Amino acid sequence: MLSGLARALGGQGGAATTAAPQQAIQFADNAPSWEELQAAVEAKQQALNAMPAPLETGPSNSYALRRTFGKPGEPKVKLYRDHAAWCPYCHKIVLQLEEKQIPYVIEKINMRCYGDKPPEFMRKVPSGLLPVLEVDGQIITESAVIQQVLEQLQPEPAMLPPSGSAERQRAAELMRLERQLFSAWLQWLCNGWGHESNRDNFCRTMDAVEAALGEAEGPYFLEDFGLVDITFAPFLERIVSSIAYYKGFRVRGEGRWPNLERWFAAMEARPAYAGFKSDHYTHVHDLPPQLGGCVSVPEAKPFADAIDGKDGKSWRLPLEPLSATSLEAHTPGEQPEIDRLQAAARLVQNREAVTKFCLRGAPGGKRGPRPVSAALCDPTAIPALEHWDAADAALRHVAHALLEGVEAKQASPQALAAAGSSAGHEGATVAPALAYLRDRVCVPRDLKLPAARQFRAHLNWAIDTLQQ
Ligand SMILES: N[C@@H](CCC(=O)N[C@@H](CS)C(=O)NCC(=O)O)C(=O)O
Repeated sequence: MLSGLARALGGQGGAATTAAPQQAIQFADNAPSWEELQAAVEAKQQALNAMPAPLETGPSNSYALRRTFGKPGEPKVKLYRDHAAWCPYCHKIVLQLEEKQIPYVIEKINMRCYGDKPPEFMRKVPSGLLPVLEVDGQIITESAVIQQVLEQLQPEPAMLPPSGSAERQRAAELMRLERQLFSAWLQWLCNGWGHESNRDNFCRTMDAVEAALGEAEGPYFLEDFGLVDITFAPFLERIVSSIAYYKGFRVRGEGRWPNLERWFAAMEARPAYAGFKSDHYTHVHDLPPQLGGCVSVPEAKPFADAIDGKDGKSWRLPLEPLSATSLEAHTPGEQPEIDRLQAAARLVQNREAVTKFCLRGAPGGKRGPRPVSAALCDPTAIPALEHWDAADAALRHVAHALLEGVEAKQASPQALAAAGSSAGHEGATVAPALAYLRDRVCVPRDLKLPAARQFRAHLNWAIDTLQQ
């Protein structure tokens, strides 16, 4: 498996802040070994009945490269989707494949904003645009066309009402409304002019979406869940994140559009949507390189600080639980011990790649020879490998803290100690490397949101402890 927090966390660039420690602090290499940590992960998975589900047949997840849903035979469908799981059009197709349980294999391709595309892919798809579907050697592009092809390939469960029905006509109208919302959103998000009129136009379009949702009996756009919901989902998710961050305006959590709240709650209860749901931080930093920039207003600053973890609490322990009304609305709830375990398991599993990755942020780490425009990614950045042992020791402390909880860890003989406690590794080297990693954790590429929150907060705990 492509080691998630690694190739995935490909990054360098400007988004992130790096901590600047005041002095060189020594810390002791007294955390458990990776082998001990691996054994602790397995024991805890057993004890909490939280064994990882199989990627190929278990719940929807962004790590699998092949999904069979337990059906026999070789999948006929291949999906080329973007590596970082940022592309909203790929998101639509993944949701449809997962909802219909069509077996498929996945090839992850870079977006231009963070890397090159393989020549074989460019030969097949000269435009380079994602998503792309390959069925029996035939290449299909354009997400709306791919949606239709998938409906024909496997009609059940149907994601559209029958052709010629009034419901089908309604579906077509709703698809047009989705494009209208898309335009109103971008007009506000990406422009410095006309803030108020663009906001009013966006709100009017959202009112139309709210009214459309009110016409169906259930929570979805039509009586049954289907392609209309799938088509709205990637954009509504990105709207909620970006409009809070750049415009200081909350779409969710304030009761302004209750049908929309109900729709999100119903979507989040669906395993396919939940498996690919992103978070505010990822979206607000993945959109600008795709869109060519987003424009902030001053009143958005408190929202931006909370989303970037710069408000002194959103990325710090103890974490406030997420709910349907938090800024980062999250309806399934969290299970902190299991969330921490998931973050620890992934760190332990991908330890080599994560260590190498975070050393891009250590003194001596360099931008790649061909810098990219996506702040969260830079597959060509050069790590400062000379600090390997220090980063390895610090990451073992972080994994140990995730497994034990910081109170128990700090009460143990394997506490992470600060300030000249022993002649060990330099905290001054490691703190910026941990900060670099913290600022490039993407959801769902690397971890699901509850585990990502724990990971970011435990990295901050280690940074703070090293700098005390
Ligand atoms: N109309 C196309 C739009 C696809 C599209 O714009 N894809 C973007 C990613 S969101 C892309 O592949 N851009 C090239 C790149 O960034 O490498 C569709 O619906 O499939």
